[in-house]
Amino acid sequence: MRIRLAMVALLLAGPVAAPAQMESAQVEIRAHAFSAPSVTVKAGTTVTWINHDDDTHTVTSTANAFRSPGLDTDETFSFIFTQPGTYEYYCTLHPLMTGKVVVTPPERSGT
Ligand SMILES: [Cu+2]
Repeated sequence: MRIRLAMVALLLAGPVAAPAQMESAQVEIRAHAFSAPSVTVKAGTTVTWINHDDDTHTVTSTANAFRSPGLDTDETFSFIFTQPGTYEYYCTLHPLMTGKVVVTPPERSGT
């Protein structure tokens, strides 16, 4: 819970000069699987995972880019992807649950 509050605080205190458009994406966790095993987003996108299972799951980066606490039913975890790249992740409690987020460079404004 404390981590989630910190994330909210970060969002509220985000850079004032950031582009007006805030992108977001959601990945659902259901039946021991990530609903979208691979999502592609632009840099600056907030990705939120929500656990619909009765079991606890985690969203854990294989490269330590992010690490959720154990998510109970209906709990969420969000991470803002600011750097382009490919981020693979898994559930530490069920290592066969894997997914990845592909972050593409932000579009230039004025195009
Ligand atoms: Cu799990």
